[in-house]
Amino acid sequence: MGLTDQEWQKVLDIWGKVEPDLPAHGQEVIIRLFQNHPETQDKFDKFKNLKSVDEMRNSEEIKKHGTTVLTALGKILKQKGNHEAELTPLAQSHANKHKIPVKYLEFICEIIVGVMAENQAAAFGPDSQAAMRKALELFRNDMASKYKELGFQG
Ligand code: ZNH
Repeated sequence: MGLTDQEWQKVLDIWGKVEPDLPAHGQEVIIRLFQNHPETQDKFDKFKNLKSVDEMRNSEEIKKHGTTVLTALGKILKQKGNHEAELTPLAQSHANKHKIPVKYLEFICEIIVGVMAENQAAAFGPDSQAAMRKALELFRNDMASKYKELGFQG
């Protein structure tokens, strides 16, 4: 379940390439999440009204939210698994307030890998992709355990 030092290195190397362009990546992730899994959009009071992809692309709020999500994820990845302090508040808000099932976390993680693969084709080879998937799986598993502790079925 854990990652080796080398795997974490790959995760942080590729994240370093994503970081300068976080808002563009974040925007794309959120739009694709809503496009591929429309039920996820209903979880957002503030985005429910956005109908077309064009409206989504023009929404500064979507870009802002995408940046918030990827910034938080980056902070978590940089803990290399020792992310208890970062994960606890996130699990609390996503279980108790936003009510986001683990399945939706799976959706977004897969989309994050997909968007990174498109935008960072040269740097994000099979080994990096495998390491990134492993890191995201660890994130999701730990979120799922926290959900359980909080009594959220997720
Ligand atoms: Zn989330 C919010 C992160 C996923 C939904 N988020 C949020 C925030 C953050 C995040 C940081 C802010 C703060 C709080 O807590 O509240 N997310 C995140 C991450 C992830 C996520 C990192 C993964 C990766 N989310 C998600 C999903 C969903 C969500 C998948 C659905 C589907 N979120 C959400 C909501 C909110 C949030 C609804 C609220 C928004 C507003 O502002 O209103």
